[in-house]
Amino acid sequence: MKNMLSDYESATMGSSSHSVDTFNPADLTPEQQKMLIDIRRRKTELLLEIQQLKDELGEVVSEMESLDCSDESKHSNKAKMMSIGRKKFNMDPKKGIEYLVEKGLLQQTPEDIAQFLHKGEGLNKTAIGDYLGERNDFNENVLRAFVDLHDFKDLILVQALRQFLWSFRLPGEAQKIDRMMECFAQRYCQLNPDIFTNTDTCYVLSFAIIMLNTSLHNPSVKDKPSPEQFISMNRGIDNGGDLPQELLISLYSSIKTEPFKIPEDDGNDLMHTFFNPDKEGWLWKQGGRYKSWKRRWFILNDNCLYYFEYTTDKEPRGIIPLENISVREATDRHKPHCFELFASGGADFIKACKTDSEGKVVEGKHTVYRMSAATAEDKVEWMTRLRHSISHNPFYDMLAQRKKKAQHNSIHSKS
Ligand code: 4IP
Repeated sequence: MKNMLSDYESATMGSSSHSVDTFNPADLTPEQQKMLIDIRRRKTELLLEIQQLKDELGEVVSEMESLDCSDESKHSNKAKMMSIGRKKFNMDPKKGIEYLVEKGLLQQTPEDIAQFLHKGEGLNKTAIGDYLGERNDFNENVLRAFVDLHDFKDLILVQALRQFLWSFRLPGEAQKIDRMMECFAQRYCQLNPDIFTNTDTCYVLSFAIIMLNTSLHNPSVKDKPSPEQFISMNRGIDNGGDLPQELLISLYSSIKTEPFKIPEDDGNDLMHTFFNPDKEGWLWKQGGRYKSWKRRWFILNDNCLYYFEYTTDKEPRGIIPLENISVREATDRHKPHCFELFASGGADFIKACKTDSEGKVVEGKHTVYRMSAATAEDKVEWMTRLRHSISHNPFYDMLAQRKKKAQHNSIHSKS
């Protein structure tokens, strides 16, 4: 930071012989011009960092709001409804917006909703991306208004992309990405009319940059492209002509020195699968070696049974892959409505992993998992859903991946 400031000072001192009114970048020496570009780049980086800090602060504030929510007397109704609206939005963006409009906290206009999403306080960026990607006239207008709230003027394309891709998480669907990037390119070209001959060039180059980011920074990509390769990859994209080499080189070096910061999917991989679980709910679970009963939040999905200590936990306490497992009724002296998962392939233990008291991922030690449901109906429902999940197994690959992840975690935490 200190260096940056002194660079900035010397650069501004260097230009002090020009009065502000008559300042003309063409009067600068090549070194001074380079310095100026550098200062501008640093400025946008700092602005982006400030925005990122603001976002993080916003999330903390909203978490605090939601913690205080139970203390009815402390908060005004409005703040409470806002917090509820945000939570609803994160679960189901459309319902969240409907709720906020109904409570008079948002106007049903693309501009007002776009402001709300752009401010983004306490909003999940995946949910923002989903809402903006919806294909209907209203959401598309919100998308345009949202993109218009970004100021890309005088930014090199990478910096504009950094700002844009930080404000929401791109959804996975190709058509949605296409619409969003199209809007981005239009806005960038509107604010910087002299850089590209048409928006398609900007669009194509934006993807080339995103791909470059992956190639340079994803450890699984072995052959890292050189600046020359990046230049040749982009041959002819400017209406058949080539873009200036200096432009491509500055984009390349920006990505090389600083990868894109893309919002974490608050959900991470696992969370995705939890949006549409086969079944979820509280069950009592008996311990493996020590037969104590613990109340845990269970989620059944993708042929796996996950359990959590709290409904809001991001990481499960335990994962039981439903392979070589059967379900049966059980009776217990201490708990009603019991059923058990037991190993059906002749194995002594059920393959499962869990987080131990020190936070390490370890193998489970259960020969059976005995659970107790709240009611007889709930027990039947759980047993039926579990059996259904066991009998068909369309997500085998995902399961294998998750196992690898668990293995990785375990090795990691041991080292
Ligand atoms: C524990 O008993 C808890 O019941 C654990 O459940 C259980 O782990 C342990 O089984 C059991 O010993 P205490 O808390 O009385 O020590 P949870 O992790 O849900 O808190 P499981 O495997 O059921 O998660 P063992 O087999 O790890 O000892």
